[in-house]
Amino acid sequence: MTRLLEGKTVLVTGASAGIGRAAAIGAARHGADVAINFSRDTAGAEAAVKEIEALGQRGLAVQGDVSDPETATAFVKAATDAFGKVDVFVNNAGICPFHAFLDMPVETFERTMRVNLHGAYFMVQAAANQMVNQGHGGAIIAVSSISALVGGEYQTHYTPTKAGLHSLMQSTAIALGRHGIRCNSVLPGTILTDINKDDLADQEKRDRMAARVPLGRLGEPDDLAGPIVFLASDLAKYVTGASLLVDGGAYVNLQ
Ligand code: NAD
Ligand code: RM4
Repeated sequence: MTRLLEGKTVLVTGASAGIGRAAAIGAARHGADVAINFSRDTAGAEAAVKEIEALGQRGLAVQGDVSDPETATAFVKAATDAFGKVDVFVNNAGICPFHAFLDMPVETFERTMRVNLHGAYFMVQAAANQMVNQGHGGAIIAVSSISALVGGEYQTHYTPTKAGLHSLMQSTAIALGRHGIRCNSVLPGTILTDINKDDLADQEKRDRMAARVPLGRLGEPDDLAGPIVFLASDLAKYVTGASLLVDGGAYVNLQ
């Protein structure tokens, strides 16, 4: 197998489980040293680091709540202290506490904004500053969503954050292009992880979501690893400001 990220240092937020963990392992499989941020799941973070090390790469787990801007600078500093540089930054951490619109609690709305969008902003800014100081470019990938493009009845607080991330990558692609830093997003469809475990416990909804997917199944976290590694790698050297749907075709399936 050609190793696409040989010698690179990759940072991933929210990577103790789910898509973030799959991206971290995918990067290690392609020859990268990987630093992960995690919020509470110490066991998951330690297991992810062990898996990275078992692939012959260096791994580091740094605890921190991304909604606090100081977490961003601390994460980038810890990774730089450990590995000497930051080549790739994957903004993945996110929450989606499904809730109806008309009685959305203020704190649920604000928390979702702070984690998914404010957190991403400060993380991307911290990683970008490190890359600019290094002077040899880099790649930033945001885990946005199909929900940047379509709505969700119980996601009125969440879909704007995913549209915001998509937009953030477009604007940072312009702001950082002169530094050789590429900024792109992946837009996953419905991927089976903890974030939607309760929502998809409703078998009727789960079947309906799966039936919309031309490839015939809901996604697995590993389905995101390849697209993220691709965007991080030099194979995508002229790709910036782009977004890649990774949804088994769900978005285009109108009729
Ligand atoms: P997940 O719940 O397994 O992963 C979310 C991760 O973010 C967890 O590791 C969690 O600990 C971390 N996290 C949450 N709040 C945090 C905080 N304040 N600080 C640091 N870390 C925090 O679910 P997932 O599906 O793997 O989600 C990862 C990303 O993918 C999210 O941004 C989500 O919006 C996005 N996404 C998921 C799907 C899907 O269907 N699963 C689809 C589109 C986009
Ligand atoms: C995604 C998409 C999925 C949902 C997750 C939580 O963006 O809307 O359907 O399960 O978020």
